[in-house]
Amino acid sequence: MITVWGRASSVNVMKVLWLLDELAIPFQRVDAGGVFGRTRDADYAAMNPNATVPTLVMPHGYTLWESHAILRYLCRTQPGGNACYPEAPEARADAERWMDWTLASINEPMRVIFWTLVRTPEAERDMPAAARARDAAERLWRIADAQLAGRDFIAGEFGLADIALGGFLHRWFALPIERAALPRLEGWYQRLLERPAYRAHVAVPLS
Ligand SMILES: N[C@@H](CCC(=O)N[C@@H](CS)C(=O)NCC(=O)O)C(=O)O
Repeated sequence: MITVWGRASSVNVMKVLWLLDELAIPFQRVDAGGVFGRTRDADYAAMNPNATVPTLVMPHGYTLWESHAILRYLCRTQPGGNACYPEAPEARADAERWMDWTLASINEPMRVIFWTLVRTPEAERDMPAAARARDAAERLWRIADAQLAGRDFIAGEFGLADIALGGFLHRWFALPIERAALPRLEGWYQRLLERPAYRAHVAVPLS
């Protein structure tokens, strides 16, 4: 059976669990990272020298880290995966651009807001840094909101770009912060919430 190493509260682990569930692929998950530790043990380091989660282990022993590499690999190898990762060059590039944008642009400001407000004791919070990150994230979410004009999902059809961004989108709407009214972004979030696998693995209480 496919094994996913990583705590369920990790936004990067969530992406992998969501895709596997979306494709109805059986898997097991093993807690690692955060309070669970394990990622600095020698056996884990042999699979993933970054001491991060997720790490994917296939039944034939192949191991892979980097959440988006895992998403692409699963789509290429698992039944039904093409539906989430189209082969036509432009459609694929559209999906990949938003996947790269997730890691290169929205990841960092969302990480700062989330860690400040959810994982840092109140007395130790750097609220000015969180406010700057909120402003930066909102500027980026406006770009996503504009992209959603005339589209149900961020790259047109539902797929990996939505799965890459969906965890950050949930956090944006679930965090106790001010948010500009961005109706297309909200509509996209509501459409993702209609998907059982998103509700099961991603749109969960923040922790
Ligand atoms: N770019 C990597 C980032 C992996 C990463 O930083 N994961 C975080 C959790 S979201 C992590 O492992 N943090 C340390 C820990 O949980 O112990 C990916 O997309 O997989």
